[in-house]
Amino acid sequence: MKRAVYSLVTALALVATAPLLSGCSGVPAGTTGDGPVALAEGWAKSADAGGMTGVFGTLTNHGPTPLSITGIESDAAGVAELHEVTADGVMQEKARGATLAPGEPFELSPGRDHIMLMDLGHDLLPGDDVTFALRFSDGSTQSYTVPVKDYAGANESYEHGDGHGSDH
Ligand SMILES: [Cu+2]
Repeated sequence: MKRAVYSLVTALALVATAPLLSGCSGVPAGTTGDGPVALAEGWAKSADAGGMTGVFGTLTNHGPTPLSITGIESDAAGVAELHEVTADGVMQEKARGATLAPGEPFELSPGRDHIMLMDLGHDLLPGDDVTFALRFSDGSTQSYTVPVKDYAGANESYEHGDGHGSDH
């Protein structure tokens, strides 16, 4: 299931590990990152080295044109993907990606869409920061640093969904 799609996007994620170019645009007030897409109240769930975790918050595109997320990368993770949780509780790579319409909040939250950091290179402990970058459809890349928090809410599992994941 989804294997072909997964492999393609994994390949894209690997391609996306090229060195980052930092944006040159101004940073809107209250923005995490260095370009037009703000991440408000971003955080990552604490997790052990070798495991995986979710990154959450609210993305808002303050630019004039829609931007799609075309890749995610993080020095902390071997692989980073945009995930969704299906109606029956299965976590998987987000089938249609994400398009950020100007001014429209895009929520990343436990049990719903999230950024998944996999194959973590080290423990992410409460109080740590974790940095990742989003690559957008216009070719730009924006980096974000979010705090790591302990979180035991919702009942969703962040073990990788191979058809057995559930948030119920
Ligand atoms: Cu996930």
